Amino acid sequence: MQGFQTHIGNPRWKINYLRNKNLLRHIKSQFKLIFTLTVLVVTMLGGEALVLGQTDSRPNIVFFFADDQRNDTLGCAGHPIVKTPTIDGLAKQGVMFENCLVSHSICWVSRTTILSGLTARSFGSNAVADKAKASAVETLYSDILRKAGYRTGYYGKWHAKMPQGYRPSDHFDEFEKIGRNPFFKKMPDGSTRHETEVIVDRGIEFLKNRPDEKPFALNMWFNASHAEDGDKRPGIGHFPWPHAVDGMYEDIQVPPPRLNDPSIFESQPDFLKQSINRERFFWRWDTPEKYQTNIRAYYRMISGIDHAMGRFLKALKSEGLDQNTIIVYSGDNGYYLGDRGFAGKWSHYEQSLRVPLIIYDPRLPAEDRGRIVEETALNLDFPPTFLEWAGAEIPKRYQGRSLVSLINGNTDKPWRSDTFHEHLAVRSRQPAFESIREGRYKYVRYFDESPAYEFLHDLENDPDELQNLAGDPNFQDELERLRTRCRQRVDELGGPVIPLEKNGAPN
Ligand SMILES: [Ca+2]
Repeated sequence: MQGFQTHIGNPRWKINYLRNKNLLRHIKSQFKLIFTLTVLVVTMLGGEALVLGQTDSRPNIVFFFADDQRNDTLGCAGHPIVKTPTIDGLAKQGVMFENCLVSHSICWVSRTTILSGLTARSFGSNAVADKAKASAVETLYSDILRKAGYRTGYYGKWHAKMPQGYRPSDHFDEFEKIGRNPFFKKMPDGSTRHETEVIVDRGIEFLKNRPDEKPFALNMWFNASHAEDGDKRPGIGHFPWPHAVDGMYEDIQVPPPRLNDPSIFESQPDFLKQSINRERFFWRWDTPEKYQTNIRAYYRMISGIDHAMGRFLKALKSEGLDQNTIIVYSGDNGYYLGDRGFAGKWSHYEQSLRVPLIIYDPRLPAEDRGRIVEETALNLDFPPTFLEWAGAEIPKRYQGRSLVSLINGNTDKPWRSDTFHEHLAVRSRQPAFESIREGRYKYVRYFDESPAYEFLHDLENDPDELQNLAGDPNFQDELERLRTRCRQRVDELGGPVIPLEKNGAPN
């Protein structure tokens, strides 16, 4: 009524003004209500998110990844000289896989395989099999972890051959490529610091700057113990080690490689005798003096990683994170330390394919610690393992299997009975091969040779692979069976790669 009376005694402009004023007041009050409700809801949700974060019991994942380190150059693997007390401690309190192999033994392919969950044949194209197609690397395992609520970090060697314009930093919350050449980085105070130390420094900063509410997945991918290819000076030139391990092994005479008999090299087909494995033998191992100086330096690089890892684990503990952080240690490919007259990786023999794999999960009960796992693991298995730990869905395209059941000691499910291996990079210096490896037999087909050159090794009776049974009439049934199996795996993983002489593509 009051409003009506007001209307009577006031001119129209004033009535309109008052109407508008009332409307404005009404809008304001409605807005205030909406705003208050929004604040309330946001506060509630915020509070809920915080509670969720605090109670998120999913483990943190730390992945230490060495470069060019074969499986046996660790104290816990029985090496008589190399000292790796930190890694040995992780193996003692965790599990060590004694048969971990890579599907393709070269830096960039092994890395792309872990990032994408796919073999080279699957992530690459037929023309350039070692470079990823865009569709294969659109979503890396780190992207899936991120979507699942993990904070992700990456520091170190990248080297994955990605499509043009690819930005690795888009796939991690924190990313810094830290390469070699030089291994020693100049610090602001003018001193130098080895890349191994710098990578761990960044890892520790990542820990300290983490938001409390999220679990994290942190990658520290070292350049050690890769040689500095551009510097052939034996020792600190070719295998530069961090200052922290100066002087280690200096008084030790390292025994020559076990497979050192010249007849082993002589028994190789010409294309392996002339391969990059032989070329680089002369860079590193061809004289006793060079061998001693280089191998001591190489061992120091490994001990340098171990030392830096110790520093990280201490920081993890002081941040109160050691009881819920899984530590993984592995390498990107095997390595010839003069064995068979070879250097480097790239070929089908065990020295080339075998890598360390140690996993420490603090949640494991005491009775499950210190185990050695015999089942064959692959680098392809790493991304599904990380995703299972995080409770994230494992993409159907992934070609490996999660190792979690093996780590936890649940071996009731049947494991794989064979693994597929291949080499499709640097083909002008190392002919391509494809291979099936079982518990007993390894079949290899170097298909860039014309005709294709085959190997058949009996790993049970000839673990050093000194005999080639491919031409032995007593093994023709096995040969035929494994040829069929290899073809089947080739077809499943993306089909045959055209032999080099036919596609004519230099690589
Ligand atoms: Ca490597």
